Formats: sequence, C-alpha cells, structure tokens
Amino acid sequence: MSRRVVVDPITRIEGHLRIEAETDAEGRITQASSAGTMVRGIEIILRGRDPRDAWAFAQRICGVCTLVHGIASVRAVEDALKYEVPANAQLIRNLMIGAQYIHDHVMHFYHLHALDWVDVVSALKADPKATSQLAQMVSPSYPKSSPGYFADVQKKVKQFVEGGQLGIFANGYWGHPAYKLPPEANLMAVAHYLDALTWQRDVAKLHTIFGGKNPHPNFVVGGVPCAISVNSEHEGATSLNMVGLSNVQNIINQMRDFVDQVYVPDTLAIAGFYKDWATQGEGVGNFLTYGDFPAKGINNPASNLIPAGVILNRDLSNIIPVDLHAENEIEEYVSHSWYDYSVGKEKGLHPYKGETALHYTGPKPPYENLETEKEYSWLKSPRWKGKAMEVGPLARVLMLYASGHEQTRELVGMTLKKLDVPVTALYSTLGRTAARTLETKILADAMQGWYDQLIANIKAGDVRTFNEKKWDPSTWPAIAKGAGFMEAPRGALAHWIVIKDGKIDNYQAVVPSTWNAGPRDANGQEGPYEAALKGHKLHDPKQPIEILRTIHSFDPCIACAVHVTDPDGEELVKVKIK
Ligand code: NFE
Ligand code: MG
Repeated sequence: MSRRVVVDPITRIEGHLRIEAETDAEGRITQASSAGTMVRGIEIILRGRDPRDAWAFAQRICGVCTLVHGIASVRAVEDALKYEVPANAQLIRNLMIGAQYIHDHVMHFYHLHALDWVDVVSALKADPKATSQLAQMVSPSYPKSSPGYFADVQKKVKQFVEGGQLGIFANGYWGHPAYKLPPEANLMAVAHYLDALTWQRDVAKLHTIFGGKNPHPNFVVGGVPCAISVNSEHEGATSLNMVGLSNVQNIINQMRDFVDQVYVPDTLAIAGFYKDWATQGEGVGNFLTYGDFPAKGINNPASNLIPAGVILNRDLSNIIPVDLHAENEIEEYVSHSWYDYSVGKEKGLHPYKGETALHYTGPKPPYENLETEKEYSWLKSPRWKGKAMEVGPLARVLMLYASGHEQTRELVGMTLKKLDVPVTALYSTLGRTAARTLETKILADAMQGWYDQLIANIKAGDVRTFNEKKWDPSTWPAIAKGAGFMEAPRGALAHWIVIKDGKIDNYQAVVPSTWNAGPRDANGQEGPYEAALKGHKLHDPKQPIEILRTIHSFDPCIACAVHVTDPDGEELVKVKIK
C-alpha cells in the first residue's frame, strides 16, 4: 500500500518547510513535494524607496545569513550605477562574508544537523575515560579532551534528562536504530555542540568590528561604513584602529583553530559511521555557482576565489560558463506556486521583469494534504536555461574541484581516502555535508590572506574605505538597472534592481534556498530537495529521520526563500483570501 508521509514543520531550520512524501509498500519514497508555507514580500516593501537604503531593508529578509542580502543589495545598486568600490572595502567585505560562512556552517553542523546523526541519550552511557581517548585520537590538538571534561558534560546532560527536560535536546528520535555512533562518539559530539555555542558568540564579534553590530551589520553603497584610523588608540574609538584590527586577527585565529581542531575532524569521524549515506540523497545533478570573494573587485570575476559556472549531469570534466547579466538564462516559474504572473502561469520571468502577486489556492488550514499536483508552495521555481540547479557548498566545492583549485583537490582527496569512498560519494547527503565542512576550512584559511592584504594596504598609506563619487543621486542616469551576485552560505544569491528617477522601480531577490527547495516546474522537473528525497527508505514513517538527514544536508532557510514571515497559520489564510 502506498501512503503519504507529511513532515510539517521540518525543525532545526530557519522558516516553515513542509515535506509531503509518497511511499510505496516497502516504505520507499517514490515522489516528494517540498512546500514553503510562509510569505513576506520584502520586494514589495522596497518599491519607491531610495536605492541607497535598500540594503537595510533587504538584509531583514533573514536573521540567519544576516549580512548576505545587504551585500547582494549594495552590489546590485553599484552594478546599476557603475559605482567603483575601493580595494580595502572589497577586502573588508570578503572578511565579513567569510566570517558569516564560518559562523553559519559551524552552527549548522553542530546545532542544526548533528542531532540527525548524534544520539544525545546514548551519550549518557559513555565512559568519560574512553571518550577522552577517542577525542585525543580524533582531534589531538584540541585541548578540551580530559576524562573530567567529558564527565562534566555527561553530568549536565544527565540532569536535563532526569529532570524530564532535555531543553535544547528535546524532540529528537533518540534510540532510533538509524543512529550508529557508539556512546563515546555521541558524548564527544555533544560536548563539541556545547563548545560551539560559546565559540560562535565570540567569533560573531568580527561583524561588530567592521559593521557596528551583529546580526545585520551596517553597509554602504560605494564601500564599507567603517573608517580606518590607525592613529586613534583607545578601544572605544569609532573608527577602526590597531586595537580593532588585532581583535580581528584574534578572531581569525579562533576560527581557524576550531575549524581545524574540531569541525573538520568531527565531520570525518562521524561520517565514517554513516557511509551508507554516501550513496543516497543525490539531488538533480546540476550545479550552479555565481562566484565570489574577488581579490581585485567584483567586476574582475577572474580574481574570484570561487569561480562562477554550471556543471550539468554531474559531469565534472565540463564547466559551462554562465552569463550572469544575460536576461534569458535565469528565470523564475510559478506553475506550482501560489503566485500569479501577468504572462500566465506556464511562462518564466527574468528577475528584472519579476512579479510578486500572491494568490493562495491551497486548502484551508488545518488540512491533511496539499494538492501537490496543483500549486503547493510559496517558493517560486528558479531555473537556469530551463534546468533545475543545486546551489550551495556542494556546488561550490565541485566547481573548485573541477576547476583545479589545489587546496580543494587536496581536501577532497584526503576526505575520500579517509572515508574510503569514490568521488561519486560527493553527490550524496554525506557529500553535501562534508562539502560544507571543507569549504569552511578553505575560507577560514583565506581569511588570513585578506587580512594580511588589508594590513599591507594600510601600512602603505591606503586607508580608503568609501568612494563618494556617485553618492549624490543627481549624478545618476534617469533609468538604471543592475544585479548584485554573491555566494551566500546556502548558495548562489542575487538581487536585481531597476532604478527610475532616483527611486527603486522594481526589486527581486532570487535566493539559494529557493533554488534548492522550490517546487516542480511546468515541465514537472523537481527541485533539488524533491529529487534528493526520492528513493529513501523510511524505517518508521512516524519517525522519518531519513527525510531530516537529507533535507538538513541542504541547510534550508525558508525565510530567505520566500522573503516572508508568518506568525501562524491563521495569518496565512488572510493573506490568501485578500
Ligand atoms: Ni536565510 Fe540565506 C543563505 C540567503 S538562504 S539563510 O545562506 O540568501 O537561502
Ligand atoms: Mg524573490
């Protein structure tokens, strides 16, 4: 008998995501539907505003990837106005984006994804001494590895459990046979979960040094808003001085230490117990990157650390160039989404011509099932030349690997060898999660290079962080349009802006989680989440941990994906009826 398994909401993500999966008599998923069940319309709010203010609004699309929409927004305006950004501002942006990745990826691994693989309750059975031995073998350079340390962590967790309050560890499928780690590995991972909480609080400070605050640091069209003044000495100075810069160096050290000593070794150690996940969870097999981290400015894509390109059908021997400014390559479809297009629901629209007309046609909540053969999501379906594409860490690592980036080839080679899996394992749920770890290592190392360059510029007397030339709207053309591209932690992100008489005439954001979590298109092509879930065998439909593992491997953010918020189901109904 076939049945439909519904997971709603998917927890340990940002935003509201619902998965409906059809299973066959053996419990194997034959078709999956990915539905975003919230909506906000930031793009509508932006119309008529000053383009120089857009970043501050756009950044509020999300509180997780807190700065990326700010960057995409200032880049879109700068592209429209042909506005040059000084070299120091470019380096500071790289450092801020890099810090966002490192913070976000570590948090995702420990706080959002780990509990799919780590059984907290089993950690109670661990022997602290044996855990200490294991930890010293897995991460020999990490100082927190004594038997006493692990005994303390275990005591803390025991108190949670005995008090009937698992707190942050509530609602896991503890004891599920899909958990494969021995108790000692579980205890080690739980300890690092807690360490990562403290670490992330410290490293988030990099954003406050350059951008005044976190989340949602400040940006400015034409540069970055922090002035550099090496001669101001006290800690509270508003401009960036040597105290602030040496704090940045300390934070970079802290980032690299945790990534090298804890995150990378933990990923490899845990993955070793889950090699059956190296052959499932493949997505659509097409990968897209926009490229980012320019050494010589965003208008010199050859200087990007991560190149732009497309890989089709998992063919790593052929990187297909993308023309990011072409108006016929990227389009969004709404055939299965709760939107109307003036050109009809079967046609795609380039973001410059993008429309955001909400039209809910789904069932009235509370409902059992969505009508997945009709409209079923607030996400649109972005397509590149009509094809569904996966974006994100896996796409980037594949692009770096395929283009011969030396460090990536070494890291991927080391990982495959250590796990004793073939290169095709990269496409799986396990590969997607490992790719996120590997790119964190690549970026943590790159941070040092950007920092050194910034210091070298300052020492040579260049302290410029802002270009005032085109700040005044009287210098702008009557009509201008531009696009801001970047690689956000979850993948390729772009904002498109049309400026008319100094005001925003149209604004569209196409976001990584929209690429990955979007519904089927008019041709029935699945989005990456949907394709990746196909073939998973559910051990127990009431505890669908298999669905969580693969969906979490993409690190969903539905707030980004629909640029929307929805406090509860009732509100959503109102949106629909209007
Ligand atoms: Ni809200 Fe975001 C990232 C963006 S996701 S987390 O990374 O853009 O789709
Ligand atoms: Mg959009």
